[in-house]
Amino acid sequence: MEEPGTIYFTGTAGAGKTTFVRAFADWMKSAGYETTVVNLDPGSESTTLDPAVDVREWVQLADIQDEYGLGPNGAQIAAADMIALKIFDIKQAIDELKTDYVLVDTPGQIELFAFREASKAIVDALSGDRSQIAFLFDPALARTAAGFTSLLMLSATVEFRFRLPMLNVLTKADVLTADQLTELARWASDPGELYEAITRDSPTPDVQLSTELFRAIESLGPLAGLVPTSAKEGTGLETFYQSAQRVFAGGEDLDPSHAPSPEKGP
Ligand SMILES: Nc1nc2c(ncn2[C@@H]2O[C@H](COP(=O)(O)OP(=O)(O)O)[C@@H](O)[C@H]2O)c(=O)[nH]1
Ligand SMILES: [Mg+2]
Repeated sequence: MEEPGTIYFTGTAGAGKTTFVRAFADWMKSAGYETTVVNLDPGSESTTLDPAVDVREWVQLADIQDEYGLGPNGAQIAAADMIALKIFDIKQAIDELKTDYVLVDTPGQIELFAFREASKAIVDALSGDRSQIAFLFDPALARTAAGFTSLLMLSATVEFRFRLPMLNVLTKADVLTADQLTELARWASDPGELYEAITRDSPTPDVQLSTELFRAIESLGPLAGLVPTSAKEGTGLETFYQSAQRVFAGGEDLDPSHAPSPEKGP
C-alpha cells in the first residue's frame, strides 16, 4: 500500500484547527476517502474532534500538571517531550488503521508546537514522504495588512522549522464580506498589494522595516493563493482537498535529508 498522505494543521490559538479537521474529515468521508483523525494536543478539551488516535491515551496534560506542579504552558512543554518518547506507539496506532489520509490536529497555541525541538522529532517520526502542513489564517488576525503580514511570517517560520510543504488556508470565510475576501486574495497573490496596504494603514511607517519586511515576503515567493474555507458552512473543503492533492502529487520536499540518495556509480 502506498504511504498515507499526512496533513498537519497548524495556526494561532482559535484559528479553527480543530473545527476544520473535523469538518474536513467529514467531507472526505462523504467524498469516499478514508481518513484517520489524530489529536496531538494533550490538553485538548474538544468534544467535536472525535479522533481515532488520541495522544491523550498516552499523555494527559492534567496528569502532568498535578504530578509535576506545572501550569498549563509548562505542562505542554513537558508533554511534548513525553509524546516524543511515545511516538512509535502512536505511529503504530495510526498505521494499523491503514487509511489513505491522516489528518493531525496540533496543540492550540502554535508556539508550543512549532517552536519546540520535540515537535520536530514527533513530526519527523510520524511523517512519511507524503506529508504537508496546512497553516490556518484566522480572519480575526488576517483582516488587517499588519496581521496578515504577521501570519505570513509565522507560516514561513513553521515551514523553516519543519521543512515540509506548506498550504495556507483562510478559515471562517463566512465571517468576512465578499470585499474583504477579495482583498485578502489580492494580498495573498501579490506582495506589492500587501506592501501598499501596510504603508496605507500606518501613516508614519517605519520605512526601513516595512521595506525589509516586503523584501522578505517577496522572497517567500507566491503563496499559491490562500484557500478560503468555512468549516461552519462546509465551503472550500473540496478546493482545499485539491490543493493538498497537488502538493502530495508534486510538492517539493524541502528537507535535504529526505532527498533520494544519489545513484551509486558502477
Ligand atoms: N464562524 C465560524 N466560526 C468558526 C469556524 N471554524 C471555527 N470557528 C470557531 O472558532 C473558534 C475556535 O475554533 P477551534 O477549532 O477550537 O480553533 P483551534 O484553537 O485552532 O483548534 C470556535 O469558537 C469555533 O466555533 C468557521 O468556519 N466559521
Ligand atoms: Mg484546537
